[in-house]
Amino acid sequence: MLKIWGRKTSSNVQALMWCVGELNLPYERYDIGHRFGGNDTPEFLAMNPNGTVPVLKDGDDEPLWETGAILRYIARVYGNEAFWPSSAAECAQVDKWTEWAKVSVSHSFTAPLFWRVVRTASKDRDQPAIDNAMKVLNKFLDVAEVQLSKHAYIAGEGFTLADVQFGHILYRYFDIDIERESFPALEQYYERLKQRPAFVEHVMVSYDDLRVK
Ligand SMILES: N[C@@H](CCC(=O)N[C@@H](CS)C(=O)NCC(=O)O)C(=O)O
Repeated sequence: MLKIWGRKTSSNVQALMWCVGELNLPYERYDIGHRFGGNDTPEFLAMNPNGTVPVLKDGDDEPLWETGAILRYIARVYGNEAFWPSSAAECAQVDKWTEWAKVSVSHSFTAPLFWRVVRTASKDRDQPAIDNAMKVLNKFLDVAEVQLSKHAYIAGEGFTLADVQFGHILYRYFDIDIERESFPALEQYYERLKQRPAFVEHVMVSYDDLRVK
């Protein structure tokens, strides 16, 4: 049984829960972080000295933190060949997109855009900073658009861990109050993700709790 610490409004927790849902793994999740607190207790800090969520414990193994590491662990142990290939060369191709989705796409979206639009009072909205952040993000979405106009999924023809790392920000990207460029292949891809029950359950989660008015 997997034990997962982290509130369901955390984008990193969402990526992890979506992955767990896709692989149909049994789990218990505890609400920790943001309005729930609990991530500054000695017990929590003993599991993750950073005080961040998510944290995963699989059986009696040492706790794991860092979403990317957790996702790769789950993919390696519980994913099938298509989701996380066993050949190092094939796996590296999926991992390339997985890493890109985290360090390029998600890092260009969450703090620079999502926080500035949702987690900032509208009177404090810094529109020039938002516009600049959008330009940075769009360069990466251009890359995604080319890839998704040739392939059904971000790392190729099959659904992989890279889709979890990339797709988990798309609900917020398409939902928040910003002007979006047209990315037809990305929009179709998002429509396909919305057909996946685990995406709906774990990613399409209200972020009203996070909103600063
Ligand atoms: N690099 C870490 C970042 C983790 C992180 O910053 N998590 C956020 C939520 S997405 C957090 O713990 N925020 C504090 C809180 O929820 O109280 C990872 O990828 O897991």
